Amino acid sequence: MQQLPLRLLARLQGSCCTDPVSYGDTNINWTQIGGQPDFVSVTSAHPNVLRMVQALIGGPVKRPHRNRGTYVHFPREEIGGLGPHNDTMPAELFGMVYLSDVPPRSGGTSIWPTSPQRLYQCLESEHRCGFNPNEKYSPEFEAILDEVKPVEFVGGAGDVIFLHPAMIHSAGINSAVHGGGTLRIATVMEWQRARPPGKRTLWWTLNDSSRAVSRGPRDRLEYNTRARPDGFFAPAMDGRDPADEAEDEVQLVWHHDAAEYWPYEPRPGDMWDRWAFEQAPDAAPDIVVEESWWERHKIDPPNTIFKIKDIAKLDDDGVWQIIDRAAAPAEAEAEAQARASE
Ligand SMILES: O=C(O)CCC(=O)C(=O)O
Repeated sequence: MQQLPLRLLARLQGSCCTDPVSYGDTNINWTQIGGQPDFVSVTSAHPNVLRMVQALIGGPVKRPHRNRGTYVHFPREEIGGLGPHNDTMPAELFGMVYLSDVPPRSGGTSIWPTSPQRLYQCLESEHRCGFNPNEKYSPEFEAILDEVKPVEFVGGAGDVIFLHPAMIHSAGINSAVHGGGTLRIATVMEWQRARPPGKRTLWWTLNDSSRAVSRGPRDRLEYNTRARPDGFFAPAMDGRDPADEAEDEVQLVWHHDAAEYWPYEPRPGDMWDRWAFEQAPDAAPDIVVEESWWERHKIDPPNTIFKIKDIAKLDDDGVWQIIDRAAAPAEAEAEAQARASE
């Protein structure tokens, strides 16, 4: 944690100590910095951090190329409620590192302990194969909110929390009245194990809420709008002709490092089956450095909004199959160009 980011962050923090209630009423997510190699090296790809990742999920671990940057939360006089949710990215572990000291009631990330254990039973696969909730998911989510008291991650700059991907969490409440009166600055990070060679499917989102299987907690309509891990979009549920969707928009959440699925497989019965809980974290980390997902798939973030016809082709069954740009780049490029010139 040094060099440019922290110098800048120190300036930001300095300014916040003068008048804790006048910083504005919005948070600032500086996602671009999450792609700066120097920043990644001192956060999600720091050797000590990767060592812990390996101690938890086992190696070899993929070295992240980016994280979500800095999430800066301002102290407020008027505080709203928490926003509990699950992230749906194909991460195998996620977490936060604080870049500022975060005393109580100062915006510390809040988590709902035991939620991964309870929600795991309501998911058809591990997050690495995508977010596949079954019909028990939403009621269980609501029950957890009723029954479990959230706890705040309170800590100093440099402290890290590692979370199971099914952990319900929320940005914390940064109270200008009851907290430390400082900016809460955190970096949200994701990790995946290194992948065997083979098909890599990207975590595309189709901007079509009619595909949602059901309304999720807080009315989120996203379940079926993500690409399926084996490389296709679930068919629309309103009987439309799939060919009419050719011009519809798809996009990538580009500020995540965990953007590629593992091929679909049902989850193991025991949620810790694939975890290591290695008792000897001093073992040298086994880190695999591979090209970034955007290089592999020839994407140029943040330009990540496409038409469905540019990234997928309609198969004979009327299902949009995602073109595997990583496996057959020349063929995929030719196809994409042919489509673009139509
Ligand atoms: O900023 C935080 O504390 C939480 C961020 C969060 O909930 C998220 O990125 O999903």
